[in-house]
Amino acid sequence: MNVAIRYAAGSDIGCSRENNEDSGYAGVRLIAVADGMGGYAGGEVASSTVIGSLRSLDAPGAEGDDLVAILGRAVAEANEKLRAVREERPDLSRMGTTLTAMLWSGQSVAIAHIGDSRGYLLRDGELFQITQDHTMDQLLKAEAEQQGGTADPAESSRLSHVLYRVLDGRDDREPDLRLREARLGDRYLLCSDGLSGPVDAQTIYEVLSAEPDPSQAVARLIQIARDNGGPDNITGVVADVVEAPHLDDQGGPQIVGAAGNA
Ligand SMILES: [Mn+2]
Repeated sequence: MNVAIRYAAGSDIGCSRENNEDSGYAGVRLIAVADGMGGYAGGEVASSTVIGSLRSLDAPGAEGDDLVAILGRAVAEANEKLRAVREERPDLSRMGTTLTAMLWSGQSVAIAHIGDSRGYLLRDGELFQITQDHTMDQLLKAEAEQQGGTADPAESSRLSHVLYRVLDGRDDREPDLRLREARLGDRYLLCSDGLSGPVDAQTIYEVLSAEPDPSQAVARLIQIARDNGGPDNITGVVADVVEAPHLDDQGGPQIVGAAGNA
């Protein structure tokens, strides 16, 4: 069957930040969210550099090849670009970014993930989180579970925003990489923690289930994040797996946040 994705991206500065360091991308073959960090202009530069670098994947030609390898190489190249920027701009030495990206070829989709942005899948009326946060509290939890115990809740809460892996132009910044099989009717959401923090999973589930139009779903989720305080930049990308012949022209890729302003 010939499938395609119907996509929408949105990004909002939120209610208390002075700039938007998130970047998002949605196109026919690629969707991605990057949440930049690092003070001054660092976060904007980091997230938009990575999204700008990955964009070249949103072009014909990946079909039939090893999607995971293609996406993995593209993430490594994006990390090299960050290295080059850092060498030129010592004032941005603390910059880094999360990245959650999906590369599509028919019903095959590769996913790359580093940091604490998230991927969700709505399938058959159920919401699944398809990425694991690279935060210290998740490491503690995994360690405690291995030893048959549970992590200290106070310690976990203190470490829930501390990332142990991001893209920052240094060595060994390996993303989690895997291949998934997309199904007709699947709906994917990629988002920054400014969305998944203030909007709980139940609400994400309800909005994704109730709102058929991807751009309306993104707008609604961003509005709820703002209504719940919007302490951080808020970015979301929704992609629906549909039958290709039923898809209108979507008017080209959507680039939002810092990468959209660049
Ligand atoms: Mn954030």
